[in-house]
Amino acid sequence: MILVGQYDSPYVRRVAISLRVLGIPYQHDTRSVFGDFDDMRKTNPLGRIPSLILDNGETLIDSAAILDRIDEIVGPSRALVPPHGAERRATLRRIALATGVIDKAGGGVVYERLVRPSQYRWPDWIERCRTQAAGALAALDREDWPAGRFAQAEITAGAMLYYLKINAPTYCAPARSRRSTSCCPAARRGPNSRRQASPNTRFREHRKNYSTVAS
Ligand SMILES: N[C@@H](CCC(=O)N[C@@H](CS)C(=O)NCC(=O)O)C(=O)O
Repeated sequence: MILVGQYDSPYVRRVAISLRVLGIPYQHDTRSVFGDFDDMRKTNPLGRIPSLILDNGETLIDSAAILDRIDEIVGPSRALVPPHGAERRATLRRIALATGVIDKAGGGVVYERLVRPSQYRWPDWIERCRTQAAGALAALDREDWPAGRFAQAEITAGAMLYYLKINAPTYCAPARSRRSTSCCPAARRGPNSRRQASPNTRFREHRKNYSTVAS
């Protein structure tokens, strides 16, 4: 199979990491979604990444649809999203929050800065997107992140955090006031912190696992 799209896209990244975690080999097509736009539209009429071209020639588009098919291929015992019940709902909620952050911080804020000419920018809209991204980050921080688990919610949250670190680091910067929180308060705690392991700490642990697999 061929994964289309560069790894600086968090959506491509979450697919790539999922394939690696599951031990599924793939080739990488590194055409650029902006630089090779016309060519890219031959693979995906939307001109977006990722796409996954299967060995039988079928092309899947959209990371959620791609990951759904990958889970189907490996079967329920290895699938990265639990098949049913509360665990599935919790996983889908975390994925929705993490992809929502990508869309709001990425499309809403980063694309506004990189793609739209400055005279056409709409500050109120950018501020709204920032508020939405920050709200979702805070919600993710409150989630429970069981130690040692590395499935789709963790992979997607990791891809989102990596994207923020590179493109919108202010979301992860130390908080300006004592009371306000950054996206990952636990990451600011020293290694000898005596505070009890919290969901935030587990989130940090998860980020460590993620870095190992993603590098
Ligand atoms: N819902 C899509 C979102 C994909 C997406 O936003 N891809 C970005 C790169 S990170 C893209 O192709 N942007 C170019 C564009 O939308 O014109 C997915 O999950 O695959």
